[in-house]
Amino acid sequence: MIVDERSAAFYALGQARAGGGPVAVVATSGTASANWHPAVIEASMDNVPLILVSADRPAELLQTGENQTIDQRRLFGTFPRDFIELPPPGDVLHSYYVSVGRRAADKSQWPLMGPVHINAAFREPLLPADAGDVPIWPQNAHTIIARPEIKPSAASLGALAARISGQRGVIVCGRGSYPSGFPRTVCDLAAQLECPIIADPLSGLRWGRHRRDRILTAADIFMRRDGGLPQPAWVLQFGGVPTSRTVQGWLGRIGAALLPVVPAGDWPEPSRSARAVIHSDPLPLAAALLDKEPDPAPEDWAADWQSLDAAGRELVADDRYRPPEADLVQVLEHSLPDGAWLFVGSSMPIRSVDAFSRGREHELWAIGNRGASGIDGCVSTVAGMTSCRPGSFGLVGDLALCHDMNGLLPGRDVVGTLIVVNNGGGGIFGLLPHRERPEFEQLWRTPTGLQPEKMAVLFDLPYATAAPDETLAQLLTDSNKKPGMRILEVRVDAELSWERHKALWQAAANL
Ligand SMILES: Cc1ncc(C[n+]2csc(CCOP(=O)(O)OP(=O)(O)O)c2C)c(N)n1
Repeated sequence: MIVDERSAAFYALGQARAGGGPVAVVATSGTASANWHPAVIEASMDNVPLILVSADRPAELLQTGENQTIDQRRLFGTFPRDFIELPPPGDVLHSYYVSVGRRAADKSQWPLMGPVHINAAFREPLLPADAGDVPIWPQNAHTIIARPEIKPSAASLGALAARISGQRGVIVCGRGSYPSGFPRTVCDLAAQLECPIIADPLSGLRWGRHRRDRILTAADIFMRRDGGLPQPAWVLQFGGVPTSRTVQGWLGRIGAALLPVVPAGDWPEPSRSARAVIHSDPLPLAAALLDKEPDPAPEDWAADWQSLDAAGRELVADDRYRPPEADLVQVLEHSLPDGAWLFVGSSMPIRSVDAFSRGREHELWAIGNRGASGIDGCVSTVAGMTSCRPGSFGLVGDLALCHDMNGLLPGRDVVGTLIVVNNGGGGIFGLLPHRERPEFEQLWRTPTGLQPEKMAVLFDLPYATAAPDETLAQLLTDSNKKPGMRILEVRVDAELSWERHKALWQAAANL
């Protein structure tokens, strides 16, 4: 039971992200279910299976001025994968309920995962029926989903292998819920092709026991160089659009060499430069290309990229160019336990993890709400994720915390840690030209002045604050022992952050 329906839907989203299967949410009629809308959009944009069951009034009460009665048909527009209307109990056969349940489970997972809306009408007295009147859910009611693998035909696979074999190429892995074998296979493919992999923090490639020697983590930095970059003959892009705007800008300049791999849905390619997409699931494509044993790129190709990446990393290691967020990300990367789950919020948190995390052998499962990149449901998503994966962590900005403070309510029942980066409002805008505008503080940075410590008191949650150093490392190591999402506030000086980012980007331009 979560009283704020907006929070409940994001909680379910967090559960579905962490658990992998569809999660059902139920709410009463009227504006209650309208509060699900932002989570429904996120689930739709990022293919997360949710089943949203809204209670409604029967047809005879619609458009009559009846209390708490609105038009709920297709309430979420084009975002759900399916919309199902359920007449009041008694008006339809019991077997219809069962078939609707199966259909909803199926449609939330195939052909493209996402939300399904069931609008269920009820007549008064709106009380549970007697046990005898309730349809018995059959034991074998669950849907067995045989999801076919999408892979290219032998002919198109042969043509693709011939196109990339022996050529200078780059693999880009954007965010995605890839199957478990993907990181190892794509890294083996990169080794075979002797090409670099630009790995988004939400790709799952940066952390884990697969070979990571081809993975570049400083692309957001070195790609800012004025001197240009080595020109690839092909770029295979798996998953969603990369977080880094710098990487996105580079992809936009690649032109016809860009080959996005997408099983179904939208083209993940805002630059509009790709001429076609490869319709395939990522793992079978990577495995099939590996099987073809394509020739490696000419000598020095991979080494050139590795040196650029090393140069980017060295800049960040230099105190003159090191933003405070880099210290924070490094502490997290070194302190979170093996196999930890980490939700990363928009906008500075995900950008900082992208720019400053370097990877590690221990597993770290990073997720984020990057389908629509809202800051509205981050805390609830963390609570939901943590209910599935006890001992999880969230990393969010202070505005994201304020926006979704109600997420702290279900946070009382989970064992997890919420790291709040408090830079006094929307820190991201302080790194943009907007900072020069006279209305910057009021309309862009929008500081709230709210104190996370007082929120912790209100919601009866444990709280601590630390600088991004050994104290924070110790707090993280000691975290997640007792129920109640612990708030760890890390204060970041927004002006220092801006000065260091500016110096870093200038130094990167001169690389
Ligand atoms: C619901 C919603 N409202 C507004 C925005 C626009 N927006 C993007 S980033 C951002 C600032 C986020 O501030 P904070 O959570 O403190 O993180 P920071 O970037 O400062 O680290 C805003 C308002 C959004 N993404 N989602």
